[in-house]
Amino acid sequence: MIFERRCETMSRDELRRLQGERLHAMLRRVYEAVPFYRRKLDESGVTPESVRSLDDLPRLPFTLKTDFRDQYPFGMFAVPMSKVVRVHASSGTTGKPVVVGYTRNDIALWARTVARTLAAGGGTRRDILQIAYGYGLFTGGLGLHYGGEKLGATVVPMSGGNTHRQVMLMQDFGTTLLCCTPSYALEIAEVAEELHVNLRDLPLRAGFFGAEPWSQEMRRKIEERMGIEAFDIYGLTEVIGPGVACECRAHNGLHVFEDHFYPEIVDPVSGAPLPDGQRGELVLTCFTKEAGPLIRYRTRDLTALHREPCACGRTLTRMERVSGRTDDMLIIRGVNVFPSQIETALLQVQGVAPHYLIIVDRKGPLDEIEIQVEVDEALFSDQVRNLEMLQRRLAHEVHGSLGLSAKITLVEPKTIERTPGKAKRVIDRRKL
Ligand code: DLL
Repeated sequence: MIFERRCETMSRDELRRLQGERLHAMLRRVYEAVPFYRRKLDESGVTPESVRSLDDLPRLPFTLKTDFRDQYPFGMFAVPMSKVVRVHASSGTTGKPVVVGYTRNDIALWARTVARTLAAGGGTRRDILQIAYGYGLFTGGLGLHYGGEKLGATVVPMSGGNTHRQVMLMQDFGTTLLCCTPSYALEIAEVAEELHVNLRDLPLRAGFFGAEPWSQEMRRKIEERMGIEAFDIYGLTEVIGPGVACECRAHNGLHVFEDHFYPEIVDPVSGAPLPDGQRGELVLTCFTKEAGPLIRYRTRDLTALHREPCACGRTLTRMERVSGRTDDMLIIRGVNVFPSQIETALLQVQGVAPHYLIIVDRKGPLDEIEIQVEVDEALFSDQVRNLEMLQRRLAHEVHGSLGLSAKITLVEPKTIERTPGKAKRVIDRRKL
């Protein structure tokens, strides 16, 4: 189903006109209301009056994560606090969090873009939607919550964690749609198996997974174990939260809701715009949020854009699955690797569970990489000889696809830490 048919299937020409108008209106607004943006625009010699269409976008300055930090907490807001009805923040492993504000209209917009997301995966008001993203300052829980209600589904605001209870409610309530991080979906699947609950026998039919990178192989594992169709959903706090882009049933990339959030791809080093189809850093401009419009925000997420029509009828640009972030990239003995590439290599091999931890260290002048991989329950009790073979196959796979010699350590099932939120995949001891 297409939740907002008019917006999601508009002709490209009409859409471009609308985007140009919205860009102009947004610039006028922020120039008046946000001293930070006025300064940036003045410095780059751009007046809001001179920006009339999308063609002018590359002339505008970028906004960076550090700008949010410098304006902490409320300096990026474009409305008085009396109009802000909600704030969210990203956890941020170091320093101050990124804080964003929402007016009442922004919350309504957010609910609509998340409802679009759920509808794109076949969600309707007859669904029972279990939300196992965390509630709180994180945008996952409340974002899916309002979107689910907007769609008219029955929302079960379970939040993350308490996995036994998640499984019990899925059984008792007849949950049909699940929302959580892909790594937590696997944890739920494992716990269900321990409890001898076959998720494939339950009404559960689809899952909306995002907030962290995940590979195609991981998708297959989740779909198989849960007996569902898995949808990749993308978003970030700075822009609005979830509800920025989502897969439809064609599973041919993620449609970006570009009537509100306009995507560009730039070279991560030079910042120069890249053509469609080429991978680079995603930059998003947010036209319509009242409290938090954004000009050319450097997301650090790596993807590529495609604008050909999609079988689902949506005309919205599609972005490829996010393979990683510019700041996630590991350089190991000169080889550039993303954790998601390691995941893809590991999951080619039968007998491993999709739980792994990458540990990078430097002994003397050389980088060393160890990959701890959990072995499937069935294999772990197997003969040592088989385990050694598995270890060699994994090392071979990683070397074959990434050109990297890694030490593979097989670990017992369920020894790598599980979290209900975003999985931690890398420990880089070189920075310590
Ligand atoms: O993770 C918002 C969200 C919640 C998205 C629930 C989807 C579902 P942040 O905590 O600000 O917001 O983290 C945003 O997470 O820049 C990406 O690096 C990563 N990310 C989000 N979705 C995906 C995805 C939420 N589908 C950061 N695939 C983003 C890969 C993703 N990475």
